[in-house]
Amino acid sequence: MVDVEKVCVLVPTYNEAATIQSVVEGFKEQGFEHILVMDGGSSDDTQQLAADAGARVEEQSGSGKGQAVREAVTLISQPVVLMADGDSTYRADEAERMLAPIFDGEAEHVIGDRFANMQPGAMTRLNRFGNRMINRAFGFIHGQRLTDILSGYRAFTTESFQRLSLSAQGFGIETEMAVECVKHDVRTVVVPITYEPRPDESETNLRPFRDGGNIILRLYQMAKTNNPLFYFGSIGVLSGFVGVLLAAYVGYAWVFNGVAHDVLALAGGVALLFGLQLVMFGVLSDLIVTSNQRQQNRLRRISEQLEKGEETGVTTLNEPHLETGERVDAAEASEATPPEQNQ
Ligand SMILES: Nc1nc2c(ncn2[C@@H]2O[C@H](COP(=O)(O)OP(=O)(O)OP(=O)(O)O)[C@@H](O)[C@H]2O)c(=O)[nH]1
Ligand SMILES: [Mg+2]
Repeated sequence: MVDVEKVCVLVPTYNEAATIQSVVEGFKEQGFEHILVMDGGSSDDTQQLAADAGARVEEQSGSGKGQAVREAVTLISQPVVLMADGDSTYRADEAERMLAPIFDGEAEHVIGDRFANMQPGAMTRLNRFGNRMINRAFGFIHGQRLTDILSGYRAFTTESFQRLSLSAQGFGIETEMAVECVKHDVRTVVVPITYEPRPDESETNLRPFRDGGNIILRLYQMAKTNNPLFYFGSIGVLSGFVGVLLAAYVGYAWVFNGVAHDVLALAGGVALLFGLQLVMFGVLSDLIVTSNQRQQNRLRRISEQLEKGEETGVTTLNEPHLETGERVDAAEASEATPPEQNQ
């Protein structure tokens, strides 16, 4: 059962005077009392209208949606955050659906899938195409299908948010959150939601080509620590491909025309070797990252179990034994240990 007292609704806004009042009132009607509007210094009446509707209003110290979200979470004292846009494209009556997996203990991060019930006119064809490409690229690079990683309707625990290392200033924040959730093993679920069109009188802050380009670049940059085989390997394969093309041309010219292209042959050889080296480097980095992640997740699980043990007085380390792979029950292990050694 969702406990609204434990939830803060976070609404980042920039010039959303046309809609912010109805957004805040919508969440109030659903019983939410803690509503934080994090404004980016709107030049219209957004701040005043949000405050009049009963929200706490803060102005971010930097700029961009990403910076606003990161700063806002530091100001929130509730353990759960429900994040929505201020443009009335998400429905407050679907808040319960977003929060249920967190309160049921099923997830720490919830993404609302806008494609599940996209209303006509809610997303331009270009944005829909861009979103699909980005979701595919995310699945391919980061190995998890999250359906709609750029969705602005999200619910998460503040504890899990703090585990993520986020640095995006603008619209890259959703991408970063999705990648970091995979990286830090944050239990994430996707729930279907409705996506409404922006009312005619409100204006988008999104610039599809610039913001889309930044998001794709960020996805690629984040592959460095999440999927280094792709990060280095993709450039390696490209370089190797150029090398093979050059070698084929040089070979053809020599065999059929009797012309030797020394410089091109050298360049082709270098490109091929460089490509091969990058792929090898990617394979090695992948090994290191995988084993490092496994250890980190293991350490986190152990520390969670120890923390739980401190609360309940029973410590059970349900971890596979390093060498044998057998699970060790720490309660049993400490019983078997003579008391004088157990201090
Ligand atoms: N605080 C803050 N909020 C911002 C900033 N830029 C955008 N936002 C808010 O972030 C939310 C999402 O931005 P939108 O412009 O709706 O982006 P979008 O949903 O991807 O694009 P649309 O399809 O046009 O709605 C909205 O509530 C904006 O007001 C910013 O610089 N600072
Ligand atoms: Mg929007």
